[in-house]
Amino acid sequence: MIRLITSGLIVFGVLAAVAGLSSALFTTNPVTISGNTFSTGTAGLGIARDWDEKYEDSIKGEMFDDLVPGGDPAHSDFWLWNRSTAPIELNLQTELLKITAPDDLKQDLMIAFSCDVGNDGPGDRDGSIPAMSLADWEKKGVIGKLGILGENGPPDGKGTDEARCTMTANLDEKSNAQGETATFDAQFTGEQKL
Ligand SMILES: [Ca+2]
Ligand SMILES: [Ca+2]
Repeated sequence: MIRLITSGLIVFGVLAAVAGLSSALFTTNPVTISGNTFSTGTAGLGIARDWDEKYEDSIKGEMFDDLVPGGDPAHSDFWLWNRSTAPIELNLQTELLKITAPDDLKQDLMIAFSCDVGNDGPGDRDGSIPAMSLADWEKKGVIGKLGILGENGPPDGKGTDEARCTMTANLDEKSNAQGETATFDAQFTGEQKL
């Protein structure tokens, strides 16, 4: 039996503004997300921008305003922590919510995630989700394989209870999108590992 743990889930808003080569002017503000927390039990996830900051239910997103077709990807780092008081391990998964973008940008803006559990480099518990377009994220819903957090421990930036994660955004090299804006939230959940 799988027990879904959706407490302490997390949101992290991102704006990906796409710049043309010659001009870039964006007025959109970063999205702040809150109030999307569901609590179903004793377990939970915390999220923080860095491990020495306080883990929260949600953190403010970032805005990227310099993506160009085929250009350097943008990165956003954050940490996830198993703050469950029960001695359980969590399968990490994520879903992009509230996606807004013009159709062409939805097809062309690629989003990937990776998590290094323990902040110690590659290992059995680490996970990643390869780059997918916003359109595919929208279609697929919740996606797992982001890693496995060990039982709760102190939020000290060490141990399998914490993961250092990165979101990567890049614009397909064939994209014609210019001066468009995409927004979305990333919501992380932990599913009890049995
Ligand atoms: Ca690792
Ligand atoms: Ca720890």
